[in-house]
Amino acid sequence: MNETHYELRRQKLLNALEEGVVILASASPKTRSNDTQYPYRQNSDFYYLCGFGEDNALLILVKTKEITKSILFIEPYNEEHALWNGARLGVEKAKERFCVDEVHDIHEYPTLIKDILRDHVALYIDLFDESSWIRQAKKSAKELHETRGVKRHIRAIYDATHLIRSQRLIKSQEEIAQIKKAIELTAIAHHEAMKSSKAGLYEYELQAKMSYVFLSKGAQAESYEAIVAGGNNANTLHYIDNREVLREGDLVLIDAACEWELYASDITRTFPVNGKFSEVQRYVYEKVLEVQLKVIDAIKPGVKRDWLQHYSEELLCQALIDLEILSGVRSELLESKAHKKYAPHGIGHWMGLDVHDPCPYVDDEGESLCFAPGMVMTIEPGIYIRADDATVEEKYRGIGIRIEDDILITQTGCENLSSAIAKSVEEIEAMCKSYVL
Ligand SMILES: [Mn+2]
Repeated sequence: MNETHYELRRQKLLNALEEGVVILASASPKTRSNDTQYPYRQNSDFYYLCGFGEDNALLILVKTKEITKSILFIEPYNEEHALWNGARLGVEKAKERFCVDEVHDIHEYPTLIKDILRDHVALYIDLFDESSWIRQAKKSAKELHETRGVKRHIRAIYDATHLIRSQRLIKSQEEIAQIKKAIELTAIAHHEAMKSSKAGLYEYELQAKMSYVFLSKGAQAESYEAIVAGGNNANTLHYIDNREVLREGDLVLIDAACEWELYASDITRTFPVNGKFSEVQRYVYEKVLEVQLKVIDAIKPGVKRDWLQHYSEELLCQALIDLEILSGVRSELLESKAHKKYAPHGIGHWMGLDVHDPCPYVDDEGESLCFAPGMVMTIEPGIYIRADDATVEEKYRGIGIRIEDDILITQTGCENLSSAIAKSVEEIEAMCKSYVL
């Protein structure tokens, strides 16, 4: 992403404020075990506004009636750190690279923050950030408050994340390009899994095939823990054990995808372990697919997200009636939420820098947001019938199906960004068949 993009985003955020100081911290490294750590993942809001990837960094934006200013605080270059963990960019290089007004050594923050806050009345932070940086800012604000002769001091602390995440809702062309790149690799990985699948393999073997694609194609991370769920395991929504053997005659549900430059993809496909749908599996699969296609078809600017959720529930409920899994009057079944037993989760979520992008779903009045060009949402209907559900015909038991694509809202409707991934029964069976020994 070009430097000017970050500059424009910061400007847009500052335009939304009358005046004040915004402080955002980088993500903290997380310990995995003793002195080893999880791979570092930058905080999405922080990254969105400056594109800086290191930890121990702060971005501060300042707005007065006269000026706006952006300041980065970062770790200086350190030989010891360079030896053990890799070279940090350092203050001088960061000044050249980033279009911010000032770059400082993070160790100067405790002394400089008081001057930065002086004469300001509003502070914008992530209200749930309990880092020492934010504590320091509050401490300095308090000291200013108690200093004689200081007339203006911080009178209110606001949530900065809501403003940033409202901005993140609409993706730029450059962001969409990153998402498309992530989906491109995810498509290869899903096809690889379809081609490799056979009875007797373990779930983790398909996962490994996909991880190999992600790593070997240069993806920095997977967007989330992969779900590779054979047979009845698909009925555990967040099944990530992936330790069981794939059985002849079962379906396998794979919800796995990679990130590109921190932008997520999120894709689910369900296909037969042996490459051929049974009659019953095909029947249920095509019901779920029909729901998914109808929901995608209904997406266009102006449509409310709540309405889409309700519409998808109507369709899923009808599918369950058609399958004779539910019986009764549809409106009554919907009213009593009977369909939720077999279709418990929502139709989809925003996707972007976070796989579940924390952008708002409602406006300031609490009304559901309308779709607008540039939004990206997953559409992922599913029907899940547990193996031990004696209330359902035996032939259906143990079947769990979800189909998930990533949808971009456009000026006139929407674009399925993951339409290249095999999805119809015919496409999937053809892909599975292309297995080479
Ligand atoms: Mn999803």
